[in-house]
Amino acid sequence: MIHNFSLKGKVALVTGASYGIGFAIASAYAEAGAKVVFNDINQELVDKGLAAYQKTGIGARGYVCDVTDEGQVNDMVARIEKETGGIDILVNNAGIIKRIPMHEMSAAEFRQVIDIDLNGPFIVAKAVIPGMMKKKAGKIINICSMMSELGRETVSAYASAKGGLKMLTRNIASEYGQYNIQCNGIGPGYIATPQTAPLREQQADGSRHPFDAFILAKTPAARWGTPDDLTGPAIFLASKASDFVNGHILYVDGGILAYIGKQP
Ligand code: NAP
Ligand code: GCO
Repeated sequence: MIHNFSLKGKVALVTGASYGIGFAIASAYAEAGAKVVFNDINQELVDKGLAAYQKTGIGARGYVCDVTDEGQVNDMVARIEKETGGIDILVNNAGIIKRIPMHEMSAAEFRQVIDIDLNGPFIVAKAVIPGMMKKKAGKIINICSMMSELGRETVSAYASAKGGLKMLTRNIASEYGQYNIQCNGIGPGYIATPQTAPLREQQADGSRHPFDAFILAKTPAARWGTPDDLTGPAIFLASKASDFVNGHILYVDGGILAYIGKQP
């Protein structure tokens, strides 16, 4: 049974994986036997990522590619298929967040978040699916969020994008399951990465950020998650072990979605 979790010989593309959650997932995929390729938004980040993978003994390939640019994405996928082989596993990880009260957010700022966090996964999945259809096999994993289910102040664009990404995940599962392509989501809870650093900054008086204390009260595990907490679920959803799991959003949140929150 355990060999069903192996990714030996598979080609895995993880977007935005120079650091953070993408880097952790790609590193775990390499440990599980996959050939890892990744992209990021500029050469500096790709080089930073390559050095970090190298440091852990992982021979990843990196590409400069903006996931919102269809031409760049199609070129990247063609290069990967030529240089490494057909893509067996896609993780749509690249994403941004803008924390702005909705009534103060410009339409351009809203559009930018939707473009990267929702249009990007569509563009990359669309480029990869034909190769998976030919192989009659593929795994697509979209990195969703607590905000695929819940709202909060200042994240209207991000929640809209991640809610849409949940339904894009279900639709890809519905449309391509017949080709033995499984599309699922991972919904991380609050994870300690650069993206959430502003929510954890120590205050001038040395106290914890109020949001930090809030998340600890909302999480039964009473801690922030780490990118490593996501790697086991990511391997499961990329492996043979999940061949009959399709259209599922796997929340890896320490129990946030199950919990009303600790009484103050
Ligand atoms: P992160 O630290 O901000 O890393 C995101 C990566 O995506 C960065 O390398 C970023 O490059 C890259 N990226 C941004 N726009 C891109 C574009 N247009 N094309 C290609 N790459 C692009 O974020 P993270 O915390 O690791 O989160 C990764 C994913 O998990 C995101 O989708 C996020 O929404 C999701 N998520 C995070 C949490 C959390 O608590 N951290 C929880 C739930 C879901 P730059 O450095 O240039 O921005
Ligand atoms: C925020 C956080 C969250 C996390 C994550 C939770 O401002 O609320 O950034 O959105 O990034 O998406 O699952």
